[in-house]
Amino acid sequence: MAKLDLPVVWSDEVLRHLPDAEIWIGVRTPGTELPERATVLRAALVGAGARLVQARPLADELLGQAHDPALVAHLRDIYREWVDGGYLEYQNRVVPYVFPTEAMLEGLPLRRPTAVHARAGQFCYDTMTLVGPGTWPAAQAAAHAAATAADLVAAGERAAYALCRPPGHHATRTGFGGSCYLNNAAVAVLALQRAGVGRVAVIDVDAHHGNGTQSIFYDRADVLYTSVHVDPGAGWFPHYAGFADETGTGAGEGANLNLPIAPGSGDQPWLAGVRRMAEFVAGRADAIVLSLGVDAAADDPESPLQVTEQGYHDTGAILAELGLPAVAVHEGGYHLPTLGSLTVATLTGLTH
Ligand code: SP5
Ligand code: ZN
Repeated sequence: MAKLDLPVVWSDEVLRHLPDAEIWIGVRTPGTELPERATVLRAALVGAGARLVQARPLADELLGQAHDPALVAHLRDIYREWVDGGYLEYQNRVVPYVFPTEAMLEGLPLRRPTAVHARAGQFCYDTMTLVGPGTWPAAQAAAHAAATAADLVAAGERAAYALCRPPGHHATRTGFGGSCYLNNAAVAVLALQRAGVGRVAVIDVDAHHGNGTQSIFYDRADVLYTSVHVDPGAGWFPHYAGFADETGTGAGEGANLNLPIAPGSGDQPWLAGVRRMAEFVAGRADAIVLSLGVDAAADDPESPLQVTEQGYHDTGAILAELGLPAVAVHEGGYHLPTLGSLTVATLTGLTH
């Protein structure tokens, strides 16, 4: 196969997040978003000929644009507060138990709870996205990688890939969940725009809907968001977002396109969705950010889609026809034996 001529932005820090567990319907199950994902990806990409570039700390000011600064401070501080509060006796990770939902507050102001165990849920919207000692440095490094890849593209690379871990597309302006803490794709968008790129389209090919990215840009006309994903209405995460009638709001009306597909779907419905996303973006963007999850693949344990390696290659090739500079940001994909080849296939399609 032809050499993959592409910068891969990497930081050793991404390995420091060890999820340990996911609490699913009250059951402590092993975490699936493991550091081995990153080492497997790195080995596959280097094996395919890509060059490694170190992530630079370019994202910190952008984090405050993508997110409520209080969320960023929470992610930075909460594990230390958990330790200092003596909670390690109960749980080796920060695990929330009460969530200040709209249903609880019903218009009351959101206060910062006194108890650390209550604070644990202030910005977190599920029980599967635990915070440990290395979570903040890894999440920060992933955001730095996304910004570095965006800067490489703004400086003239046709494409760059950020090997982000933990992933980001489920992180909203004020909330984290779905194994995501900071929204790396949003950081890439903002970094491109800081470098002078006007209109950016986020194309999300993770198996799940990127509710965080959608919501961060929902009212913006200059940032398109489009996603093909397993239908949340058929019972799949993120359950509350990702429906076809979510089309944007205010100035952003018409700048959001969701393409939910049925569980069990393979290459044909998937690639039809990818073509529709490309048509949606054509003529309306100056660069793309590809939220690249490979968990729609048949072997993946986290989704019921049945996309093949050829399907992922064709996904990249269809998007390449847009002729736009592309920043690829890694999202999901949990089947370690195939994660690398699926990602190489997509990026090969995108760059040849
Ligand atoms: C970035 C990304 O792909 N996030 C996906 C998160 C989906 N998590 C939903 C979990 C649903 C329950 N799965 C059971 C596995 C137990 N370990
Ligand atoms: Zn996913």
